[in-house]
Amino acid sequence: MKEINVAVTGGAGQIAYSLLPRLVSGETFGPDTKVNLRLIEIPQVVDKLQGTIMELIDCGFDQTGDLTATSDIKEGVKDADWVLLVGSIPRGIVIDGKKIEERSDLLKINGGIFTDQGSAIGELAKSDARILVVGNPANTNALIGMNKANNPSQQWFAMTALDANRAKAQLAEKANVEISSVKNMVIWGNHSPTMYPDPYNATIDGQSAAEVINDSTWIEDEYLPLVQQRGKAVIDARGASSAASAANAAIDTVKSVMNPTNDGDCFSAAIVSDGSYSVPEGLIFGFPLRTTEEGKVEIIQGIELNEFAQTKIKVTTDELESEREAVADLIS
Ligand code: NAX
Repeated sequence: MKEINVAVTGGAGQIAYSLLPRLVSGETFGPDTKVNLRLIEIPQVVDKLQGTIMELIDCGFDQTGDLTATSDIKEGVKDADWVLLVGSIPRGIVIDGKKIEERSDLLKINGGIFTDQGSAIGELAKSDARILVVGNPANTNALIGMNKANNPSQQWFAMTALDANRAKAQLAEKANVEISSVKNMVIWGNHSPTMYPDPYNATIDGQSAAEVINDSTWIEDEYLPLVQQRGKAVIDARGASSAASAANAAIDTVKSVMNPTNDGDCFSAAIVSDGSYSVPEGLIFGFPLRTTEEGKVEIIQGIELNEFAQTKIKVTTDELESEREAVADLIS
């Protein structure tokens, strides 16, 4: 079997609990690849990972390689092929007696984490490592990590696949079709309520989803908030944030990056902007992506954006620019 090294931060968290078995089962990296998994946690909870490791062993997958736990990011990411940065400090946590509610505080606190993680990845992970940031605020955490890594042969992604899957589900339900008929779902911009899940370029059996649904009031007034606020709806109902669906989306992203994209389809993730679609260079921005036969991930060009789309994309671009300003001292 081939071997691959995969590092996961936030290994004791909720998303990781759903994610880890699927990383070492052969499902994500294929039946012929053994997965060495490095679980990374903060020192206070790193010991709990021994229980997770026992469970992974007890799953009994042939594809499970070495399983290790550490609180040392350098040890965790050394020679990693993939790094899944799931861990971050959640909104609402109390630090030094202060409840962290403001997005700007959250950006700064997580920024500190992602500077160290980025530096370690740039220095020690493989030169062709792929890094997927799940921990929020995902785009700007990825921006900080990528800048600190300063290793252009590695590729950074922030996860928007959960938003894409949510958007597809809403369109399929409205159009009363199987979810597999919905393709080409692009999440433009930030993984935040300003994201733009594009219903005009998404297709249902090859036709524009918005045209198939043919209800502009629903598309513009109901569908967008449904997708944008889905995470909150899950929290309200479940009393905890999305975990199984987030883990599933992380796996979808890894598979999308590692396998050629079918003609007429795309996948959603945020990557560094090269100025495509007039998005300011350097922002980590949700684009329509495809993986070529040679394994290169590229931004699909030439997608038409109507006035509605342009207005929405401006809002999410402005938000990402203001996030970049808020962490300017961490990326200079
Ligand atoms: P949990 O709070 O259950 O787990 C997070 C884990 O990360 C904790 O065990 C914590 O100890 C660990 N951690 C914190 N700082 C760390 C560090 N410096 N190094 C290593 N580990 C560290 O959260 P969970 O539900 O698993 O969610 C994880 C993150 O995903 C959150 O930031 C959440 O907001 C984000 N999400 C992102 C989504 C996306 O689509 N991009 C969707 C789902 C999710 O909300």
